[in-house]
Amino acid sequence: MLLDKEIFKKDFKRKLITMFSEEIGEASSLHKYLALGGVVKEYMSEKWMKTNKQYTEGNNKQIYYFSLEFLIGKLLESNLINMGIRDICDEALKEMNIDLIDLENIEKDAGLGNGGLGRLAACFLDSMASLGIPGHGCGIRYKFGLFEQQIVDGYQIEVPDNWLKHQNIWETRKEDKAVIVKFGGNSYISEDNGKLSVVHQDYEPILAVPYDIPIVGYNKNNVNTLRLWSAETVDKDLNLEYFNSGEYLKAVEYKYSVESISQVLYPDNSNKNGKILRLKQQYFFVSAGLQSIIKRYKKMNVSLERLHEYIAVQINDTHPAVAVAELMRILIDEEGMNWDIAWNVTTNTMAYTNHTILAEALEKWPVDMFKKLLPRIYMIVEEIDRRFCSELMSKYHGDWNRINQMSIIHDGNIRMAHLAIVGSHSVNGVAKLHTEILKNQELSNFNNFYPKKINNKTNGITHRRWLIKSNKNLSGLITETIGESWIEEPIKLKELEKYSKDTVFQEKIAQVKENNKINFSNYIKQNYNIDIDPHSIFDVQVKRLHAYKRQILNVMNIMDTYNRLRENPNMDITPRTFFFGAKAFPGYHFAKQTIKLINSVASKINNDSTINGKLKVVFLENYGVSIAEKIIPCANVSEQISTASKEASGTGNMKFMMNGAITVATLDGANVEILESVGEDNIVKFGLNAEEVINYYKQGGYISTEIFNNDPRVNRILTQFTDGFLNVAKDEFNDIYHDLIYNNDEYFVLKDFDSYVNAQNKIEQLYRNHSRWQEMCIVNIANSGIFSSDNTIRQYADNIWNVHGVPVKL
Ligand code: 26W
Repeated sequence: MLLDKEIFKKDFKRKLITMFSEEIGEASSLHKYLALGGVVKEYMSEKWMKTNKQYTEGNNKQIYYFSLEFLIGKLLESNLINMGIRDICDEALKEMNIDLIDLENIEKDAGLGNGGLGRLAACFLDSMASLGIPGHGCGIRYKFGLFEQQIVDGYQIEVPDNWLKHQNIWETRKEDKAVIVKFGGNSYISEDNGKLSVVHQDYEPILAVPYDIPIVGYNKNNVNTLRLWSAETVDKDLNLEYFNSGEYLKAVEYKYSVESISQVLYPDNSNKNGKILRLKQQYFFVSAGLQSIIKRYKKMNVSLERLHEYIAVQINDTHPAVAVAELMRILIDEEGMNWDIAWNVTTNTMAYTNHTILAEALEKWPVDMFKKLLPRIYMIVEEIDRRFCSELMSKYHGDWNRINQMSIIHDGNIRMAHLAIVGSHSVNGVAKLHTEILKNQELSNFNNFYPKKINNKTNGITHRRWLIKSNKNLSGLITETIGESWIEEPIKLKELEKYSKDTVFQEKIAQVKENNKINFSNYIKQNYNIDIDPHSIFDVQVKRLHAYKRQILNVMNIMDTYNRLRENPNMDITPRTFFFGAKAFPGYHFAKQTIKLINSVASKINNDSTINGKLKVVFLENYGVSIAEKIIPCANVSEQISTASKEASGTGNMKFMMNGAITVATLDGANVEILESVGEDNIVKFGLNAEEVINYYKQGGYISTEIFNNDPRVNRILTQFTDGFLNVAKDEFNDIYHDLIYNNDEYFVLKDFDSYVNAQNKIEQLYRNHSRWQEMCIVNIANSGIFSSDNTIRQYADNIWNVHGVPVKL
């Protein structure tokens, strides 16, 4: 977009006046930020309108990404970049004595997700818009995102994440597009003159109101939509009778109970009410989303029997899997379609992405609960299951065992993954290894029954946010070296490889990293009053806290190094700073203990002056998208150390690689593909591979106490965890100890310890060879282009959605 500086200044000043009746001199930073956002939104509005118009008039196929999570982070800067107006706005604001970065910092992160799955959804939105693909998001407008993490005395404390505290400048409430979602009541088939119809009565109607957020494509006129649904009452906000009798709380009780549906991301589902609420959330946004899709579709005047030619729905994990039954309901009950045609349309519209093989995350809903909350949907699920099982019976005859393993309803539960698989034409894993494990282990029965359904789509990350926006020094250097075509075609980063041995370029790469580290150290000093040596190796593990991700393995290596340093303070090692960032699920005790462990180790080591500042451990509070954007460009070492077979893909691994960090990796998830692309010499791998891990699970043969008894390093560290050495109560880390020793170390931490320590020593050796290290970094950056989510989205578009880009004309 071409923007005239003087026009922008005028627009900005006018916006300040219309929004707040203020001139620049009197406006607070918050008001300036809101006004700037308002102007930027205005600039994109025409494109947004034209995009919708052209998509509709062109009868173009629309993609809807259904997800309970969208971890988008901040939008102001990325919108400015994608619109191509950041530099001009920056200049203009400077001339008015306003610092753009100050304003960008005011924005709150939209943290509507837990981790990789939610961030992937956000990267995909950016890529769809930037490729001109008509692809939109559908989710929930949680009033509170994932909790804000505070660390108090080393423990995680959760406080509400009030991200909507200031006005959300990006969203537009579309009350006229609200729909009703029905819960509870009872449902039956009635017959009238030989004609069957479905009755659903005595239900509770909930109003779903959409809030639309524009998603701007990079250097494109396409502006797609992220539609987030909010739950409201249907005209029952206040009970006047209660109010007039002075019972004020009771008067609004109903309103709050309804609004709780879109109140918070992942309410605690360890109790029954929490579970019901979560199922309500899932049906709520799925039903609202599908209803609005069908409404729009019907304006096109094309038969609903061809819906799948014009609409694709991608189900992000099992959370929106109820979409299969809801689309059937709409087509049959509301549109009068017969079952077989509706089933053909539904299965060809839906596609499902699996993000995990961890049993705990494969959702199941108790039949009783499901039936009570969604009586009509339950009838449909039962019928889908009945028909599916009869197909299974005709193929596998008396093989009851197999049929039991595959049915949708089993043992009083509805297996949502099975519903998603049966109801979709495509089921994809998120990295090659993960997909192979799905095909050959977890879903082998389904792979046998539907030989072509399961396919791989390796995850990706948007290089616009994770390189251009977050690492301006590096992207500037890249453009200076190979030109700017890599921005549109990230695969062209490959051209950097020819400079990998060029010592002048190596030095420039080293300097970029050094500068990033210095800036970050200053930021940490200013904001947290922590001193960091910017010349130390920055070794970073940032991701959700989970036992399989093995933050504990990292801690054990740190403790081992510390123990060696205590014995020999003159030991010749390069100073290293270990950074951790992680949130633990509120109900996940082990994960929370691990945070306390990291902080206890940090406090022990950071306060020990005898080790001459050679080791430092920093826990980054409240890790999320914005902190990731700060730390990743500084990392020298990327910790991707999950138990092989457990990490479906990982996407942090790709972000670090793209920013020139060297990966310490198990052969897990997409690490395997990173290794393939950079070659064995440019990554440091260690540990058991997936096959070995799976064999141990199947056949046994691993006894963690053997290692505990025979490796004095392990013995010493685990003893230090529990003997008061870390200045905490002796039983503080009992559960961790218990898991590793008495529960036989489910995630092979002790088993991989020796190999991991060797890998870390290798890193130390490699880092000492300055030129060799820089060469490795360059090779990593140069080969990261295939991990751009543009590449991933092209594969979804070609192989699953059958959709092409639609360039929008102004
Ligand atoms: C059912 C409760 C629940 C909900 C969400 C359990 C677990 C989750 C996770 C937060 C799901 C998740 O983020 N999975 C991650 O998805 C990424 C994108 O595909 C992968 O790269 C990660 O390997 C996978 O752990």
